[in-house]
Amino acid sequence: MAKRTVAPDSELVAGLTRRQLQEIYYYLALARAAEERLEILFRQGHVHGGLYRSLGQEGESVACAYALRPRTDGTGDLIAPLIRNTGAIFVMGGTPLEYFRQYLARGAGPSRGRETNIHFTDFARGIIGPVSPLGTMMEVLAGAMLACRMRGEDRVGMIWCGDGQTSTGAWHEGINFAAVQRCPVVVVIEANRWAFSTPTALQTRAKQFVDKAVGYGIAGERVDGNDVIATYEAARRAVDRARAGEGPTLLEAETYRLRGHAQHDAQDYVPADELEQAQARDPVELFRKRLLAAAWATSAELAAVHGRVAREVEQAAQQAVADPYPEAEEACAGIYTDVEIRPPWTRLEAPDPARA
Ligand SMILES: Cc1ncc(C[n+]2csc(CCOP(=O)(O)OP(=O)(O)O)c2C)c(N)n1
Ligand SMILES: [Mg+2]
Repeated sequence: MAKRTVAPDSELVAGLTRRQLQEIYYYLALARAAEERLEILFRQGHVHGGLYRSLGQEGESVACAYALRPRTDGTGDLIAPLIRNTGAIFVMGGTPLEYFRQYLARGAGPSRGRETNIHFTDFARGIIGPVSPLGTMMEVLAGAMLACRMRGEDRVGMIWCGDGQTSTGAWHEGINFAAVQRCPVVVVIEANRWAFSTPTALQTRAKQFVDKAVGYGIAGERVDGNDVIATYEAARRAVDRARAGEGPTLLEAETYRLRGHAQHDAQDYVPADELEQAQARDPVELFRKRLLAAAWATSAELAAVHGRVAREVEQAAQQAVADPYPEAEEACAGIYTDVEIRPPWTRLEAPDPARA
């Protein structure tokens, strides 16, 4: 029998079409290529602040976000990404140009040069930028999703939290609040075995992070975060539960941080054999092999994806480098709000003690 190179739609997996499977691959390749290009820009002195790679974690970031409904008009699902979620930002509609401008602190960047890396917010595309103290975004997203529900909006929020972040008081308060209020939230724990130089064994006595779901009274799933299809399926179930009003899910994605915490960290605390083993589980490479083996894509199609990614990344990088920094006067604009607030003020009346 002749070797078949194109699988019909009926043979596809996890409810995904051929086009969607290849689109997932595009986002994986885009995240990796954008960060690789950024690393060069970093060495050339163009990047302001730190550079945090998601190398080895692109799979869980892209696969989870792909289970959401991205929109560009502020009506879609929301994400609270962290430093290892370049891929998720692209899935939600962030572009390589915005990404480079942001890292290069350019005036036309999403935060207009006021903040760096992924610290930017884009409400239209449902991206809530992080504040730096870890754990606090769990509270922010819980509150945002409670607000969405109170307004009757059909929206789901997804947050990525490192294993280290789960040890903070703010994270506990946030996830507990989300659980009690049944907020439509998916909490992805990126269990990448390290929090800077602190190994998981010094982070928690729990055997696995998913066990914590029981304590919060919410659904929990644990998945191989480097298996793109399995992660997408688990994220999809979690998103469906949230949309159906069943509250949060704690989704533990087992993965590995193939680089140091940031560019300045040579990760010399990591045992060499651990790194070697993890490299053999590169999520992008695993997914590429699976696409080809299952005939969900041909090598020509994947080569075309890489060609497109290389063009987009190079064009965006060059454009961002050529772009100007913000004007100095801009530093004073937009500090509080761009919305003009005029009287009469509306204020909730304090209860009358005489009537209590
Ligand atoms: C409350 C708090 N403590 C410390 C830091 C500094 N810090 C930033 S990222 C990081 C490591 C976080 O590790 P983890 O949550 O496992 O995420 P990963 O880097 O592995 O993705 C630390 C210690 C911080 N931002 N906030
Ligand atoms: Mg970690």
